[in-house]
Amino acid sequence: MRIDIISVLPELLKSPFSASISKRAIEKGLVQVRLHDLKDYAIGRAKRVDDYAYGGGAGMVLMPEPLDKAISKLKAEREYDAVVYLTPDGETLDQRCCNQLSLKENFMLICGHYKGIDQRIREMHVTREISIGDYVLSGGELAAAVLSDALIRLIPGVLNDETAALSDSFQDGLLAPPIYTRPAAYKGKSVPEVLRSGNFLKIQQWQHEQALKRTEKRRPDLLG
Ligand code: 6GU
Repeated sequence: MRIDIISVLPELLKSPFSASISKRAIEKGLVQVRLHDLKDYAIGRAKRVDDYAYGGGAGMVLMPEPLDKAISKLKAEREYDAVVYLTPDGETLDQRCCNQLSLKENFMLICGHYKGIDQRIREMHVTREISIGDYVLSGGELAAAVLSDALIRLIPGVLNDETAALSDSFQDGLLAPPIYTRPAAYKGKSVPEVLRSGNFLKIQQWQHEQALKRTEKRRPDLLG
C-alpha cells in the first residue's frame, strides 16, 4: 500500500507514523507513506495557497491551482485507486468502509484546512469524500492520520497474532468483550473464573455473550 498525503501542515502528520504499528509496517515495507507540503506548490509572488471565499463569510479556502498542481504531479507518477478528500461533509468512516478500502493499493489523501478546498478540485480530482465523525476538527490532518492508521493495521502481515484484527470491536459487528491480564485479583476485584478455566469453547461462548451484552447496552444501533 502507498499513501500520499497533501497538506498545508505536513509536520502535524509526522508523529502518527513514527511509532507503534504504523512505524513497524513502514519499516517492514508493507506501506509507504509520503507527506507533501501544499506550500511547495504556492503561487504568485506572495506564495499563497489560500484565499477568501466568494460570497463572503469568515475563513479562508484552499485555492484550486496549488492543489491541482500537487495532485496532477502525483497522478502523473502513478495510478491512484482513490483520491480521498477528508471533510466533515463526507461519508462517515466505519470499519466496513476501512475493510473495503484496505484492499486498494494507492491512496491520495487531501487535507483541507480553514474553510476547506475549492469545490472545483473536488469535482475534478476527488473520488471519495470521508468524514471521521459528526464533530468539527481544525483540519483534515488528524482525520487523515485516523484513516491511515485504520487502513494500515488491516494490511496482511502488519499485525501479529497478539493484536489480530479479527477480535477488534466492530470487526464482527459487535463491540469487544471485557479483557483482563494478570494479576488474577487486583484490589479485591477478580478476573472472571471462566477466563482462567482453560476451556477454550466456554471462554469463546462467554466472550460472545459479553460482547452482545455490551453492544445491546452501549450501541443497540449496531444490532439492527
Ligand atoms: Cl475529515 N475534517 C474536519 N475538518 N473535521 C472533521 C472531519 C474531517 N471528520 C470529522 N470532523
